Amino acid sequence: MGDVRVIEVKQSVFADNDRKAEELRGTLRERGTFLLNLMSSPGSGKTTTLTRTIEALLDEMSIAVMEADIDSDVDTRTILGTGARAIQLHTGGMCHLDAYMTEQGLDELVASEGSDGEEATGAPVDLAILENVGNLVCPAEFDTGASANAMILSVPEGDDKPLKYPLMFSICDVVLINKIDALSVFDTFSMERVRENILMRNPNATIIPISAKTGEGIDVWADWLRTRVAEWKTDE
Ligand SMILES: Nc1nc2c(ncn2[C@@H]2O[C@H](COP(=O)(O)OP(=O)(O)OP(=O)(O)O)[C@@H](O)[C@H]2O)c(=O)[nH]1
Ligand SMILES: [Mg+2]
Repeated sequence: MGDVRVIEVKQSVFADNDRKAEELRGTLRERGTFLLNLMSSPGSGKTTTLTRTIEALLDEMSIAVMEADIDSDVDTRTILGTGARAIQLHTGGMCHLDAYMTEQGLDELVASEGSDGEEATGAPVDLAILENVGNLVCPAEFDTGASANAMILSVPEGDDKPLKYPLMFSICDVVLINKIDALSVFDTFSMERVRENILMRNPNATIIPISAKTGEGIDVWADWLRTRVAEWKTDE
C-alpha cells in the first residue's frame, strides 16, 4: 500500500512539473528566447565549455546564463567575466532544477537587466543557458521547460556511461564529448564505442567531440547552437 502511495505522489509531482514546463516553453517561444539546459557529471567541463561558447556567439546574440549550484558562486563569477549576463540559482541542497525554479531564474535575469536603468521588463535574451547541477541522474527526470537538452560526457568518465545512465542520454538532443585533448592518456576510451552506446539509447542524438581546453570542435558546437536559436525564432 505504501508503495502505491509513493508512486502516486511522484507521478503528480512530475505531471505538475510537465505542465509548467510546457507553459514556460510557450512563453519563451513568444519572447524569442531559446533555453538550453546543459547537464553533466560534476567537473565534466560545463562552465569551461560555456565560456568558450559565449566567446564564439556573444557578438551575434544576447546571452544570459543561470548557474545552478548547491552552495557556491564560483561558476557565476567565471561566466560574468565573459561579459554575458549571469545569475546564481542556489538550489538549497536540491540535486536538480525543475520548471518552477527555472522560471524564477529567467524572471530574475530579465529584472536584473532592468535595474541598470534600461526597460524594467522584457529585456531581450536570444539564448538563455541553464548550467544544471552536476549529476547524471536527477536533472534527467525533470523537464525544465528548455528548448533543447544538452549534456557533456568527458573522456575521463569512460565510454560506458550511456549504459549506466540511460535516461540522461535518452532525453538529450546533443551530447558533447569533452576533453578529447586527453584521449591519449585515457586510452581505454573509444570514440567508436561511445557513439554506439549513445545511439543505442538515443538514435536521434547529435554527437560532437570537443576540447573546451584547446577549443577544438567548439566551432561545430557553436554552429549547432546558432542554427537552433535561429529556428526557434522562426518556427511556429
Ligand atoms: N584537459 C581538459 N580539461 C578540461 C577541459 N574542460 C574542462 N577541463 C577542466 O576540468 C575541470 C572542471 O571543469 P568545469 O568547467 O569547472 O566543469 P563543470 O562541469 O562546470 O564542473 P561543476 O560545475 O563543478 O559540475 C577544470 O579543471 C577544467 O579546467 C578539457 O577540454 N580538457
Ligand atoms: Mg560548473
